[in-house]
Amino acid sequence: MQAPLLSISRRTRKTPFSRRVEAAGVKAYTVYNHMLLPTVFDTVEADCRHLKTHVQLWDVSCERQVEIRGPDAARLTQMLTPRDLSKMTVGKCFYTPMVDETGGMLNDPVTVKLAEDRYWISIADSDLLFWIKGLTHAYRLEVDIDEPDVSPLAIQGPRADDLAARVFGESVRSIRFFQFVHVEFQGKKLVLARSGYSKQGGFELYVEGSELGEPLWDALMDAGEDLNVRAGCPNLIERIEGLLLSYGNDMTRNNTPHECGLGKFCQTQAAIGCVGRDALLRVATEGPVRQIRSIGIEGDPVPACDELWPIIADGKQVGTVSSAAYSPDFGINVAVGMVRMTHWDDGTRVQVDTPHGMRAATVWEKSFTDRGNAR
Ligand code: THG
Repeated sequence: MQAPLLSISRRTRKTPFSRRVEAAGVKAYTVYNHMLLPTVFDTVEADCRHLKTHVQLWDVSCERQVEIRGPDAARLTQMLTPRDLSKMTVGKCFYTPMVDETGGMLNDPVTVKLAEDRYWISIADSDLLFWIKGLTHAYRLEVDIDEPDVSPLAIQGPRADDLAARVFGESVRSIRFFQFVHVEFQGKKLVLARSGYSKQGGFELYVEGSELGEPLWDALMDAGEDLNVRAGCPNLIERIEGLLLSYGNDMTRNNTPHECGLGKFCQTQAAIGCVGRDALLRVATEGPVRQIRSIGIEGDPVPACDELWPIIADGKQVGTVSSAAYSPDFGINVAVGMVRMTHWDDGTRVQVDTPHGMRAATVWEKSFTDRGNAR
C-alpha cells in the first residue's frame, strides 16, 4: 500500500534550510509548529547508526522561538513554568515544563536567557505564543511577544565538537551543557548552545536571519566532509532509547510534569508567580498515580505508533504506549509509555496490545541509554 502524501501549502512553512535538506535527499517529513521537520534521510535505522558514529546537521527550524522582551520579561517567564528561574543567569538554557492553571503540560521548551529582560522560549509542538500573549494581555504586562526570524540548526553526534571547532573556533569545546556563547559568522553574531534532541552530544545554533541559512549549512558541510557529516534529523529510535519526550505524543495537557517524569525540573514551592503553582502544590502532596516509563516490547519490529496502544496486566489496562520503534542496538522494540503506579516498578512484566497483536513487554524506570546494555 502506498502511504498517502501530504499536500504542502503556505501554512506548512518551509525553512531557511529546506532547499539543502531536499538536495540531501530527505525521504519523509512531519509537520511541527506548522513547519516541515525531516524525519528520515536514509532509513531510520541507518540514520540512527550514522548519528551515533559521526556528526549530522539537523534542520530543526520548527523549534520556533517565542521571544519575550521588556521590563516584565522575567516575571512573565516565571509565570509559565514551575521550574525556579530566580537563579537563572544570562547565558543559560533551561529545560522548562510549561503548565496551565490546572498544572497540565502546555509545552516542554528550552528557555534561553539572552539578557535580564530578554528570553527565547524554544518551543515544542504547540501554539504557546497564544497562551503567552493571553497572559500578557490579562496581566497588563510590559513586554513584547513575537516569533523572531530565528531557526535552530543542530550539530549532533560524537564528532560535533570537531566540526563546530573548525567553523567557529576551538573555544566552542569549552561550552558547558545547556549554556550558550555568541559566535560570529559572516559578520553576524549567533547564539551557539551545547544542547540538542539527542543523547549523542552536540550543539544548537540559533540562526538569526533566514538569509544566513544556506551559507551556514554549506560552511558546515564543507568543513565536515572528512568527518563524514551529513544531513540528519531527530531520530525516532535514538530519542526513545534516551527517553527524550515528544509533546503531543508522549504527553498532553492531560498530564502534569510529575507524570511526565519531569519532577526534577520543578521547584514548585519556589516558583512564585507560576500560574499552575497552586494546582501543582495540591497534587504534589499525593504524588502522581501514573508516570512515564521506558518499555521494551518483545518480538518482531512493531509498526509506527500513531495511536495509543493499551498496556495490559492480568487482563486489565494499566497504561498506554505512545511511541515505539525497533532498536537494532538493543535488539528489542523500545517504547515510551504512561504506566499506572501498580505496574511502574523496574522490571515489571506486562503485555502491549499492538496492531500486530498482543506482545510481552517489560517496564523500565530508566532510559535504555542510561541502563546501557546495548548489544
Ligand atoms: N532544543 C531546542 N528547542 C527544542 C528542543 C530541543 N524545542 C522542542 C523540543 N526540543 C523540546 N523538548 C525537549 C525535550 C528534551 C530536551 C530538550 C527539549 C533535553 N532533555 C535532556 C534529557 O532529558 O536528557 C536534559 C535536559 C537537562 O538536563 O536540562 O535536552 O531539543 N532548542
